[in-house]
Formats: sequence, structure tokens, C-alpha cells
Amino acid sequence: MRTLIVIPAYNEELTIGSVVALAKKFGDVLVVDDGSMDRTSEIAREAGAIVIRHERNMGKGYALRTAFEYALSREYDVIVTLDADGQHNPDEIPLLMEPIVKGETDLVIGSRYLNGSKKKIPVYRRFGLWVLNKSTKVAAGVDVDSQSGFRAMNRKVLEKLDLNSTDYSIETDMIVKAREEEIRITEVPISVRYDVPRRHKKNPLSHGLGVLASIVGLIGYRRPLLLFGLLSLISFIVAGILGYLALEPYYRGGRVYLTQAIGAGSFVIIGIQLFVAGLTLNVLAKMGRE
Ligand SMILES: Nc1nc2c(ncn2[C@@H]2O[C@H](COP(=O)(O)OP(=O)(O)O)[C@@H](O)[C@H]2O)c(=O)[nH]1
Ligand SMILES: [Mg+2]
Repeated sequence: MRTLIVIPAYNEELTIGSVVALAKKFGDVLVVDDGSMDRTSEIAREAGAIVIRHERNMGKGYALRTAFEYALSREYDVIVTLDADGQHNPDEIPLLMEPIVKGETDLVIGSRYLNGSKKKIPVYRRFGLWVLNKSTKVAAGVDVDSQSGFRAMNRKVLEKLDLNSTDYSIETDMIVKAREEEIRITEVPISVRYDVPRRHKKNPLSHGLGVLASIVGLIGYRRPLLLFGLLSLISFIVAGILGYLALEPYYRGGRVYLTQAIGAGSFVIIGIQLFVAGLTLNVLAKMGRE
């Protein structure tokens, strides 16, 4: 079996050398240097990696897609992805590959939740991860460490999935689409470090919100009735509250509050429209799946 270990990297000169050196034991290593301004490419090459460089920063998702195309064009059977910043331990690569080599599964996700590693996640990040994991669960129906970039997969996964995310949302995108293609997903416990020199390359808040927005988009696309039904319910609740505020003075002997009454009427109309949109999109989504 031929293995390609893929490392997307953006300004990781401090750690890329050791990650490549340790990963090399388990297969060919490909680093996608995504327009780094430091010496990531040079050090990766010195350490023995194949390097593809984007002239400007295109995003982690885009970099992974470049790597997947490379893997497909070169007859690789197993593809492993891991972070360049030293948070993942390359010595755990065989643990992720094992179920794939044995043919037991197609996609393995390294999880921080199956052993004690979760405790190492900074508290402010844990909440964000929880939100992203739960919304991925709504979109895909699986409860996994959805944002983990330490993964292994067989060739079939790359052949079947049509990924179009360019940023960090590729992690969820892959899970949602894998579920649709009936690709088998398994989790394996991994360790994770947070004492690395450059933990996050992008602002964690905008990174998280960006991923969340794309997951909501995926839910709207895959399960429109759920998303639009929920929004419609919220509209009806707002309409109910405004209706109460409009009529309450009347029952106390005064007059109906017109502004609130108009607001209530508007939200009823919005609620109906959202519900109808949900029903319509639901039929379209079903037709798309058939
Ligand atoms: N190719 C590429 N890799 C990126 C980009 N942004 C982050 N990465 C890499 O993706 C991995 C995870 O990114 P990081 O910011 O550490 O994510 P976090 O640990 O979840 O905050 C690291 O190896 C980064 O070098 C990017 O724009 N392009
Ligand atoms: Mg990191």
C-alpha cells in the first residue's frame, strides 16, 4: 500500500521540519505551503518532503484539495492529513491508518474526545468546538470530533467526495458528504498539544464563526425543512409576543397598539413564507438525492 502524508502549512517554519522528519517514517510526505512568508517550503524540502507551493494564501481547504488531486494522480492508496504546527504527534499515524489498511473503514478521524486529550483544549475553545460538533451532528447525523485535522482515508473517499470548501470548513464538509456517499467513518483517540509556538494561524473567533456559517449553509442545503422550520417557528414566536403586546392594552380597557399589531402581522407573513420555502426546498433536496 502506498501512503501519502499530507501537511497543509501556513507560516510554520518553527515546526514543519520536525513534523516532516517524524512523519516520513510512515510514507511519502507532501507539504502544501500556502503562500507562507517564512521559510516553510525550504525547511520542508530539506526535511525530505515533496513541496507544492501556492503563490498566495488560498486557505487550508484549498490546500488540502490540491494535495488530494496530487494523491489521486499518483496511485496512492492511503492518505493521511495532519497539522504542521506540532499539535499532532506523527508517531500516531499508524494508529489512524490501521483500520483502513485492514479494510474495516474508509475514513478515520483522530478524536480528542475519546481519551483525556479533551482536557487540554483551552476552555474558550471547548465551547466553540461543542457548538461546531453539535451543528455538524445536525447536518451529518454523526457525533464526532468534527474539527480535527488529523485524519486518514482510503482512495475511494477522495474519488467520491466533491469538496468545494476553501477554508477550515473543509473538515465538516468532508464529514457531511462522506455520510451521503455511505463512506464508513471511524474515530480513533489521539493526543493533542497546545504548548506549541504558533497554535492558531487565524483569529479563533472569526475562524469559528466562518465554520459555523458554512455548517448552517450545509444544513440549509441538506435538511432545509429543519432549518427553515426552525426560523419559521422563531418568527411565529416573535409574532405571538408582538400580538400579545398589541392586544394587552386593549383588554385593560385601552386601545390596540398599532405598531405592535403591524409587527405581529408582518412576522406571521414572514413565518408562513419561511415555512413554504422550507417545504419547497425540501422537495428539491429530495429530488436531488434521488
Ligand atoms: N495550507 C494552509 N494551511 C493552513 C492555513 N491556515 C492554517 N493552515 C494549517 O492548518 C493547520 C491547522 O491550522 P491552525 O490555525 O493551527 O488551526 P487550529 O489549531 O484549529 O487553530 C496548521 O498546520 C496550519 O499550518 C492556510 O490558509 N493554508
Ligand atoms: Mg493549530
